[in-house]
Amino acid sequence: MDHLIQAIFDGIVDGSRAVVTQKVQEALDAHLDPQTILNHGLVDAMAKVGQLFEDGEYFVPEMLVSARAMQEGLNLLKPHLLAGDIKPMGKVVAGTVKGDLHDIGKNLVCMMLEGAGFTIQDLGADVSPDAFVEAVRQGDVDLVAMSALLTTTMANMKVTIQALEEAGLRGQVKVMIGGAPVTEAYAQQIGADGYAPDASRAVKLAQKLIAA
Ligand code: B12
Repeated sequence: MDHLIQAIFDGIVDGSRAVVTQKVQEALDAHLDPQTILNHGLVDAMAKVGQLFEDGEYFVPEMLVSARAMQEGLNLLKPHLLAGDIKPMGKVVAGTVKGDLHDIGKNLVCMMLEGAGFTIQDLGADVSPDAFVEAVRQGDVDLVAMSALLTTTMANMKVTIQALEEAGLRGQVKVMIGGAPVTEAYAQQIGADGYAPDASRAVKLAQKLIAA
């Protein structure tokens, strides 16, 4: 692996924002592929952080500083991930479901969707079913994208879909879901229209759902 990618990876794991910003900039200046920087520098490093947490070597504060470092790196990469000339694709309302504060994956999905020409209304994290319903009611929404990273909060995806049904809005929008504990089977079980395991496949799924 390129030494710059390795330095970015280590910077995220160590939670060093300064290192991450400096090395991502250097990697961009060296014309490394932004997608490679993203996948092997940033995303792989967060997986490592999750592993360290699981092993009891990291605790919430360490996860948090790593997450901040990752976000800094993402901000720097963002303009490079957005394609040159993009045609308008449709509007997406996105959010991490109620009770869940993990927003990095959702932010990444939003960023890639934006790069593919979608208009994004990002409701943030800890988004209640009502807030999703209200956003769809405001109109013009093609797709609802929900993220959950906790086994305890993924049930709120189902609650949100039910809330859309009760509001009579479910038929107007497609719903796609994702996040580490989410699976295709779960998507089918709760009546979502689709699931994708990562941000680039989220883009393909969104395109497919909107074309359908
Ligand atoms: C960073 C982190 C945090 C940070 C979050 C900061 C932030 N702003 O997001 C902080 C420190 C706040 C945190 C807190 C907690 N966390 Co945490 N956290 C993580 C960690 C290490 C990384 C998550 C991440 O950002 N990954 C990087 C991104 C890029 O990946 P991603 O989120 O999976 O997203 C990708 C895909 O899933 C997909 N995707 C995501 N969303 C969507 C949406 C759609 C529509 C689609 C199509 C695709 C899609 O595309 C993304 C890009 O490729 C994970 C470990 C892990 N392996 O996931 C634990 C983890 C999720 N956390 C965990 C836990 C337990 C907690 C806490 C309960 C800890 C505690 N005791 O307080 C709290 C809960 C707080 C809350 N209420 O939400 C557990 C969850 C266990 C479980 N099965 O439920 C994990 C798995 C760690 C572990 N191995 O035990 N956490």
